[in-house]
Amino acid sequence: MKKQLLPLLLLLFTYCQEKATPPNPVFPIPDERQIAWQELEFYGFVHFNMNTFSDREWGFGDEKPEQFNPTALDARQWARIAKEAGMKGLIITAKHHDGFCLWPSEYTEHSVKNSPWRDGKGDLIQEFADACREYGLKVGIYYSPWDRNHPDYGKPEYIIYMRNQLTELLTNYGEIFEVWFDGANGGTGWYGGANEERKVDKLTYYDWPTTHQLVRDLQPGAMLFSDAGPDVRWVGNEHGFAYETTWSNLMRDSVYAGMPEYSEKWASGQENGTHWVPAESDVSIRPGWYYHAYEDHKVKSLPQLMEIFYKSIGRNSSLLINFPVDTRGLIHENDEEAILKMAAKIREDFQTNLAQEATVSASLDRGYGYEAELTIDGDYSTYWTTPDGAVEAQLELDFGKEISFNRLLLQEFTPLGQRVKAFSLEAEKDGSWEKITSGTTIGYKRILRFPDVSSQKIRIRFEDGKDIPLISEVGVFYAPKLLLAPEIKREKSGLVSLISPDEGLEIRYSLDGSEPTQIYDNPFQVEGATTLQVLSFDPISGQKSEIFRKDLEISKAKWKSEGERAIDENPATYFTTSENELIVDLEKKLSIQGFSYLPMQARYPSGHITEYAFLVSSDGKNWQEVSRGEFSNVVNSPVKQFIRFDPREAKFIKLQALNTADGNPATVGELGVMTR
Ligand code: FUL
Repeated sequence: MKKQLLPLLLLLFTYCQEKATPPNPVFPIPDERQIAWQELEFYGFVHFNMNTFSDREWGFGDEKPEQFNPTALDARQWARIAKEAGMKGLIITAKHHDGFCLWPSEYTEHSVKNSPWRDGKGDLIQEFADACREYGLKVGIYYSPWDRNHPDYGKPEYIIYMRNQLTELLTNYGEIFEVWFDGANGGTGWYGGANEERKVDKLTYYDWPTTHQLVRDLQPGAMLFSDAGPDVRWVGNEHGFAYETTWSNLMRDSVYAGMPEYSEKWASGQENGTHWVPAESDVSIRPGWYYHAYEDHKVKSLPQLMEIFYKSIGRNSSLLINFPVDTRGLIHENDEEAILKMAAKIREDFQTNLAQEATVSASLDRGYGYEAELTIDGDYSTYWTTPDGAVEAQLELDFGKEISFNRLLLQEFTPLGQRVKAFSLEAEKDGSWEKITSGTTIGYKRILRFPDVSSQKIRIRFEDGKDIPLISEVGVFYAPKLLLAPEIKREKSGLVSLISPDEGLEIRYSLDGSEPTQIYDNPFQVEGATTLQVLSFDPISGQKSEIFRKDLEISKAKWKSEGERAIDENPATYFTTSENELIVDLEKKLSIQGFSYLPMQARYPSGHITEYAFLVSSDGKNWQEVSRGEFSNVVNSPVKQFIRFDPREAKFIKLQALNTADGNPATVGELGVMTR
């Protein structure tokens, strides 16, 4: 009888026990829509509009609706990819700076209704919203306040136009989760044929409070984005990186969209910020926001995308990755491959939360309902905290046996405000505590990366804060190494460096075509032409990356030319020719069998050579032409071009541009020769 009663009594006791007094909020705190939004973490941008067809980043406003003509548009393809990538929503450029509207707006002729697409009967916002909802994604709208097409831009009438259009967008397409107001605005434009510069006072012209109220009335759940919020703020750069210290608090009243000093002064938030305006990191998967075929080879690599993930979501910010949808109306295959690789790697890195198998204890807790165990229950709404005044405290996790890990994830319970200012991670080694790493702010989510650690016990010390720490979740993970081949960099001097794709990997190489076995520790010199083979090796798992092979040409150390930037081995620099030719003194006579031409790689290309002649000389005076031809697809695909010919002796080489793609003076990113 007794035996049966005991568990029941215990249960009753637990049930009747009163939760300790809840902690006081630390202001500012998020409102309900911000709390719901922060859980989305990851969503996508779609830049698809007139610029896709004019091959521009910012259209002037004089484009014709007839230019908008996707051949195979499929918004369901976008939604499928976003969903598979783990995104929770998509935001589309309903109207960009050039003013063209993706929906048949009643208030302008400059829209899809006058385009050949779907015979002028299409409504892309509708197709987009339907596709998103089919895939369970939230729907967001980007609307550019700046309009280089509209005749009234700059006058009070335009604000009425803008509000009429917002009313259409926010009434006809169901629930909208975010309305994105771009800070870029005011400048030259077509403006209905005026062709002039129109400056506006960014602080007052748009009368933002009234426009915001309109959005609130029509879409109470929508987050309002701009540099200054009011609900979510720009992270201050387009690299997708938040800051080591990132507050969700912002001195909101000191900030307005498009202010010049925003990025340096305000973008990271302020400890004593007056309003809750968390950061959103926006970045394109390619250099441009819009599709340009010439960027097909510049889709961000997996290491780059993971860096973005850890520096945005891992630093108290949401992440908005952009797809520049192509002229077919589809996300390009290269972009799909890249985002899905990223999604797979995120899943791999966070597959098993080792903390959930640990015993967790705290140096002190607030009492019933706020115990340490709540940090590993997988429930964000419950949290551990300490008695009032106890800002410094620590959590200890005992894994029961020695384990390896390299990631620490922490989440503050932000509905009661962001607090933590300093914390550190320690691991127990031979009976004493060793510091592994430390951080400043946490916020909704903070992830620290560090080299592999093996230990049975860890301690997370909360060292400083605006008030007592409220910790919802703790995660400890072992992220497998990014087992990709190292990146190869060569300097003009011939010095070669190998860059590891991840921490803790061993890099191996060979210079004679054999299996790479030599361990890389320092940059090494390569003078002659040779084949470099490299791989990465994970000493813990014993696994190797694939071997990457690169043919290194003779070093350019002693080469001379007035176009130094075309022979500096730096692909990011380029030389602009004055006479459409580039002469290089190779310093000694070489037997060459070809040359390579890397078109300039800058964001806005100019002077790509489409037809060339290549000449050699032994004295720099008498030239002999050895090759002539075209670089066929160099505009759309500005990758390195290789031209081979029968061996020739040369001390001087000359690349002549017989034609350039845009008629501008020829540019050269890098010129090389092949001696093998
Ligand atoms: C910027 C715009 O000017 C770009 O074209 C792009 O839309 C980006 C997301 O925001 O301010």
